[in-house]
Amino acid sequence: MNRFYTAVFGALTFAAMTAQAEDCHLSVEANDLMQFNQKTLEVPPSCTDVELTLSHVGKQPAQVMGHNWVLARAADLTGVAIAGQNAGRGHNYQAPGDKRILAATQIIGGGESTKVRFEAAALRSGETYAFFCTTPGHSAIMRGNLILVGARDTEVATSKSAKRPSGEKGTLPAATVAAGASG
Ligand SMILES: [Cu+2]
Repeated sequence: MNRFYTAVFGALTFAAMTAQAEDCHLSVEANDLMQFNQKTLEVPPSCTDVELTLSHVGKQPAQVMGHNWVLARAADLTGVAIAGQNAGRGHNYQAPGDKRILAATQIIGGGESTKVRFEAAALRSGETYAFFCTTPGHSAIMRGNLILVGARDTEVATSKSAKRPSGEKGTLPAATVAAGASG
């Protein structure tokens, strides 16, 4: 009897846990023409974890046309790519310990695929994230945006100049009302 309840309770607990942790799956293809097949990836706010699959649908080996998938804030794209280039292929063109990298896969060649999992909680709405390939020279073309959608009205946090539209001031010619003639 006890064993039965334990089993039921265990099953319910497991169900609750799986319901809470909603996995969201994204997939991106890379090819021999140095391209990703996606320009924008959207992560719904209900996601707890995101699992991204990178598939290289080309034929070239990794030494010739290797690709990876790296996620960072859009503002960090260039810095992460340069640091990765300096780190070299042995590090998958990712600088070891680079905290700007939010998620990343290894380098793969044609016909291969790889996955990476990351916490969606690390993403903030209103922030634009970039995904890109850090193989030298690739990020100029192989890049796209990843955003958290629908959490709330996206208010762009980094609007440099909140200028008001400086239109002409509507100074209407003062309506000249002829002073009434006195009676
Ligand atoms: Cu690439």
